[in-house]
Amino acid sequence: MYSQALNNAPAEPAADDPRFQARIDAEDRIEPNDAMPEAYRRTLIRQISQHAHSEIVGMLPEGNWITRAPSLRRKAALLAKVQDEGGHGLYLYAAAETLGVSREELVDQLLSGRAKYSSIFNYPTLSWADIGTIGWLVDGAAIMNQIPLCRCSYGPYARAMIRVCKEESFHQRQGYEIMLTLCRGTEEQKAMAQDALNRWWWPCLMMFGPPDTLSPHSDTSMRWKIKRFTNDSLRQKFVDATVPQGLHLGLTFPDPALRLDETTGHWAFGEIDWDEFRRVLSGDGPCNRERLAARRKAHADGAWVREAAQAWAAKQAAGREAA
Ligand code: FAQ
Repeated sequence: MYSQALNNAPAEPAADDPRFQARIDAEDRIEPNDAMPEAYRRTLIRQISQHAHSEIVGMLPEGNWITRAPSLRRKAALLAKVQDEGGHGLYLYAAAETLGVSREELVDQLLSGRAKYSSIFNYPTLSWADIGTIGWLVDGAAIMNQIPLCRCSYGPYARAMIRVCKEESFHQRQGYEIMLTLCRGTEEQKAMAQDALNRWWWPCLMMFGPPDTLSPHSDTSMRWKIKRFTNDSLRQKFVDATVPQGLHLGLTFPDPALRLDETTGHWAFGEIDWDEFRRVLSGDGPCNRERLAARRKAHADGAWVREAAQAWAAKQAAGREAA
């Protein structure tokens, strides 16, 4: 719908147009009707739509626990969180649409397996502690990556990120509070929390993307101020912020190489298994097939809602024309 509101776009600058780069360097916001290089537009559509898909697919691992939450309070909070993630997906699809691509096309890319979504959502949620861990670590990693996106050079994406980040911070706290409760509970509960941390830690580090040396898009996205920090620098910030939180819980991290480097003040960590990352991206993670099957079913089950909404909109438009 937003794409229809675009005016006739002005002549498109080349990818290396110095005037476009000067606007970026001056921290000017690029808006939907502004001239922009085709590669800038394509990069944004790719990143924003993958981000939107991640939010929508990201509802599934936690949605799995709504009926099994241990109390009414936990159920209400989890239900609200999962709904928030759905809302984030919708803001992001709307932001992508301002770049002239339709929502149908983007959803089709996801359902046909052509579009990526975050690797993290291809892992299973085996216990209630996984819900605490997702809030603490997955939302924690998402915030670390997304706070800088509030300053992204493309206006609609940056503005969507402001509200998303506020909600993600709340999610992170509810997750940490679940972990605190478990870690102050029985030995069995603490063991459940430790097991969840053991399984989620390394996949969370992979959320930040490939190492800088193997990231094909980082240089250009940094130059265009779509990304403000590289994958490795955000990963390091996340580790530095998160390790003290885990130690406060009385948990240990599944990484024998983890140690505080007194000279740099950073937590050094071990080698990430990039083969596992590549396997998950290629569709062969623990839950890839299940996640796509769930999204395809949800889309098919919702067909009547889309048809009814379109019929209603057509009726309204016909009424307006007749008046
Ligand atoms: N998983 O050159 P780069 C959330 C792909 S939201 C899958 O480094 P870029 C909220 C990448 O797309 C989580 N694919 O690429 C929540 C590219 O593929 P392509 C999602 C990945 O774009 C919480 C290729 O590898 N957040 O968690 C991953 O410069 C709880 C080369 O990589 C965002 O999307 C990965 N982990 O940097 C929801 C944030 N990493 O297109 C529910 C916005 C990389 O060439 C519950 N996105 N790839 O085929 C970004 O900041 C960036 O796109 C990066 C990747 C940092 C993810």
